[in-house]
Amino acid sequence: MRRSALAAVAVIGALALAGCGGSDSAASGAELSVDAAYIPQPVSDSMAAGFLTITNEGDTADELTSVTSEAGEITVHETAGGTMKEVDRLEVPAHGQLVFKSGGNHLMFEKLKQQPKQGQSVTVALHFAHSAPVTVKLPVKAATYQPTTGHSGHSEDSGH
Ligand SMILES: [Cu+2]
Repeated sequence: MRRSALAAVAVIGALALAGCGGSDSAASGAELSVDAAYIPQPVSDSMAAGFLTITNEGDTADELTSVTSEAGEITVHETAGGTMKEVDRLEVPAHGQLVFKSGGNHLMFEKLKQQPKQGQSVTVALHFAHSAPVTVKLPVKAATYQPTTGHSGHSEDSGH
């Protein structure tokens, strides 16, 4: 008796969590910033992958719903079990990060009007379910470039 009542409460709780998005009363609860954005110089002249990190310092989760650019068409891909697939949206958790990195989530550029070359940059607009769009410049790096993670100015002056 008691046990089944508890189970029912747990199910209701789970449903309430899954049905988020109705919490617009706390408007602009997400505080988004973007860093570590780059494009490894692509081999192809019409396709490329892009990477970046979206940080949410707010109390409310948001969702990346689309990415647009004048440079070409962009879809959002995630990699699961070695295969990539297109996704409609990706969550940016409250007090968390949505990370795009080599071997994981990535922006897929297709039908590029011209091949991105090292030293250039490609501007994209990130669109979210709740927050205003964020414009990001992705510098084109060497094909083998690996970003350094963590905060800048962290380990520079350790000789003191
Ligand atoms: Cu892909």
